Amino acid sequence: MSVDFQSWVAAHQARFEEVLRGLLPRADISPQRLHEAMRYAVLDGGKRVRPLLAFAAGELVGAQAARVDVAAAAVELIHAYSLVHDDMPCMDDDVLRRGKPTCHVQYDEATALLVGDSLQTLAFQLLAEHRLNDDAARQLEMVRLLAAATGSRGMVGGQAIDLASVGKALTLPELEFMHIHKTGALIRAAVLLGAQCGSDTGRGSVSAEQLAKLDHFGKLIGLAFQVVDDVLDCEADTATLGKTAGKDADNDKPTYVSLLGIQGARDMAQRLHREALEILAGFGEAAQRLRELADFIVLRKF
Ligand code: GRG
Repeated sequence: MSVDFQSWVAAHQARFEEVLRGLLPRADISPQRLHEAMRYAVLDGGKRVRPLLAFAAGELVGAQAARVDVAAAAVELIHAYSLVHDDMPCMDDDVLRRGKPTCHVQYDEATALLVGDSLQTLAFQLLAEHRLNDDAARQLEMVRLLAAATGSRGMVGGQAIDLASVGKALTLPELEFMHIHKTGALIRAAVLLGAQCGSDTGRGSVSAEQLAKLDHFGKLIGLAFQVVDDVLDCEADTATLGKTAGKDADNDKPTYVSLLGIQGARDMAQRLHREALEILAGFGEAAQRLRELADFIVLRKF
């Protein structure tokens, strides 16, 4: 009998923490301060939602767990880099992240900039160094996928639109475009990378049709994640979130709550959740963890 969802999450989070510890440069290797700050930004914090999505997608197709670990680590390093840079004074200027002082507060701005830079390059180094799929062409496509999801047509592009939209009234399609890129692209990539950590034939193989469905699932759940994030920014407190609550309204940022109201945003998250679950219908029991993660993303309180 399979373990319950909470135990599955806890076991993967604990194991993945050790994976990250092993993949990050040791703090006693030069340059020590940079390496210490990289470890500070990545370890001991965060829900690890993106890695969990990669593990669940990997389990769905029967991918090799050790390969999924590497892909999930690459995604989490990109995510950690984005948080470090987003918190800097030139962007969101925040002092609290994952319940501790932000990287530039704990160290300094120049170090935080370099932490983000080196986490990003480490992510791609891992994808190039480790075997992720039996087929080299497929592995190259996975590297391309993460780069595209991260760059100016993905997360960074979404962040640029976000910075430019402060004080502006965006339409719903404009807001959706921003968030599909800023938050959604990496979540989508996590699902797709996890599902491709196998071989092109036999065990761990994934068909183009399955991949298209998982891509659609990732897109919907990535957007749902952001809608819920907007609601939590209004409703939850700083201690629960581990980051400063109420920042969006303080910064005069357009959000799903400012456009739709709290109930409207909640309804939208429910609709995206329902649609995401419908896409998984054809996968049967194999998609149980993805379903449970979709539930968690929409029902979470932090
Ligand atoms: C600076 C290049 C660059 C990009 C920044 C993702 C992002 C783009 C900024 C983060 C700011 C933010 C609060 C975005 C809203 C959604 C989001 C990504 C929240 C944080 O993700 P969680 O809740 O964080 O998964 P943990 O700490 O649990 O990993």
